[in-house]
Amino acid sequence: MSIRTFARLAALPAATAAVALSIAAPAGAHVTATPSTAAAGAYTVVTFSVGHGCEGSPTTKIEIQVPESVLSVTPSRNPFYDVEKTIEKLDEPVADAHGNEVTERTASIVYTATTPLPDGERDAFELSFQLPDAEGETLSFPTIQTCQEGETSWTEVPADGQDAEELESPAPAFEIVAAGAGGHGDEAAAEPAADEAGNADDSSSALGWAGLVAGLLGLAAGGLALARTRSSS
Ligand SMILES: [Cu+2]
Repeated sequence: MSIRTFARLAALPAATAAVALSIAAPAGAHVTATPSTAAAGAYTVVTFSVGHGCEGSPTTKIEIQVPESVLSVTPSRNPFYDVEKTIEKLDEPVADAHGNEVTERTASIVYTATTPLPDGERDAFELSFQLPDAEGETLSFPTIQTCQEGETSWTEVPADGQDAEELESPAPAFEIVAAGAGGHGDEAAAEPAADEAGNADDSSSALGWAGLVAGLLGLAAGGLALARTRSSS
C-alpha cells in the first residue's frame, strides 16, 4: 500500500463529513427536512426539524404533507406527540418496489402534541420511506405548524430560478440526487431491508474504520519493508 493510497483513504471520512454538512439545514430556522440519504430509489429517513413556535406561541400540532411521488411513509413515534397517518385512494393503482399492486398512499402525517413544544426549544420528527427513482426532482413537504395562538404555513415553493432562502415560509424540501451518490443508496435500493434506511450514519464511521485499518496495514507493510532492508544489508 503506497503512502498516496493511504492518504486518499484517510481523507475519505473527512469528505463524507463535508457532504453530510452540506445537506444539513440552516440551524434553528424555519421547518427543515434533512434526509439520511437523497439517492434516487434509496430508503431514507427524513428528519423534520421545528426550530421555533408561531411568533412566540408554543407548538401544538405539525402536519406534514407527503409529495405525490412518495407512496408510503412510516413515521417514527415521538413521546410528546400522538401520530396519525392520512391515507388517500390513488386514481390508478400502481406497482410498488416489490411488484405488489398499491391502491392507496400516505397523503400526510399529523403529529399532535400531548405536551406543547415551548417556543425556543426545538423538536425533530422522522419519516421513513423509499425515494422515487427521480434524480433531480425536488421533493417538497408543505407543513402546517399549529400553535396555541396562530399557525404558520410552511408551504411556499420557490418559482423557477428563485432561491428558497428568499421565501418567508418555505416548505421543507430537498433534491433527489443520482443513485449511489448519497451514501449507500445503491445497496438500499437493491436490497430493501427494513432497517436499512436507519443506518445511513454508519457509512461514515465504516469509512473511518476502513481508513484506520488501511493506515495500520500501510504501517505494517512499511515496517516489514524496513526490517527486510535492514536484514539484507
Ligand atoms: Cu424560522
